[in-house]
Amino acid sequence: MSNIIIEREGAVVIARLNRPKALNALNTSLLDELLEKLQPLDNDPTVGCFVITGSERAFAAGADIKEMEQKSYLDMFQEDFFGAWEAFTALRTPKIAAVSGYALGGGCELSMMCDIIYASESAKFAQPEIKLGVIPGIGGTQRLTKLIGKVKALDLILTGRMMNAQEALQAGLVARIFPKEELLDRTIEIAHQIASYSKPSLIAAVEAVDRALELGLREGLLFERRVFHALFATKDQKEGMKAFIEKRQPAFVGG
Ligand code: DAK
Repeated sequence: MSNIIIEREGAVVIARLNRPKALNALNTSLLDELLEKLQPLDNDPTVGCFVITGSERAFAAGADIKEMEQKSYLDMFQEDFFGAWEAFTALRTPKIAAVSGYALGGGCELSMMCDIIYASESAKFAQPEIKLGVIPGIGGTQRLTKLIGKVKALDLILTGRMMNAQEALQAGLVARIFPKEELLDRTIEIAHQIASYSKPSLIAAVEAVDRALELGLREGLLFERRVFHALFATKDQKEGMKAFIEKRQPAFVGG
């Protein structure tokens, strides 16, 4: 059985995690399959947005504890266990996480590797690794802290408690909440809107916003300005501005 089910709706690609018996726990073969399926689509100019989702019960209940349990330090180090998640974050097509149910440990971290998180009312986020004698390892101590601040991040990481969708919305982790039966449709609708824009400008927008978390203000502003300048090399900039002046919808070509 496939760990990842891919569906395509025009310019939107939906990747559904599919290990229902293990609540979509993330193991190496799931990660390999996710990358194998999304990487070729990332370079496809006709693909404008990825939606990553799970089931109603679980987005993902974390890294697969059964796969990790017996590993030694040397195994982890030599395999660079889970280092390949870097390749997921490096996908340049905008990624939206549509989260219902459990997003725990690596599942919460996977949602934060996406560019936007939408949640259903049933979503539950946690970094429960402390209960297993470890700490978050694929971004929980870093991305969560940058997104919701040190005090709240440590409240979650040191207790391992679950945070519901409303709290996640207030904390700034989640962008919007939808009823659970509408979550995927509403997310896909937004993904279509995003995918209708110029892909170079989408990539540039994500890269520039990501810099805000990494650079000082001066360097970030300079990066933003230079990328803004660079977009004047695209046909889409000419088309977007011309279409505005001519009071019509732009027809972007992705270049
Ligand atoms: N791994 C493996 N199996 C899991 C799992 C997980 N994370 N979560 C659930 N399952 C499996 C259960 O073992 C059970 O399998 P069977 O017993 O039926 O074979 C099945 O899914 C259904 O789970 P439950 O029977 O427990 O269902 P409940 O409704 O009672 O409870 C639950 C649902 C989500 C509250 C509970 O399953 C739970 O607490 N799950 C574990 C949550 C957790 O601790 N997640 C964090 C995992 S640690 C690394 C970077 C990062 C990481 C690792 C390495 N490196 C860079 C090296 C990340 C670490 C983590 O994410």
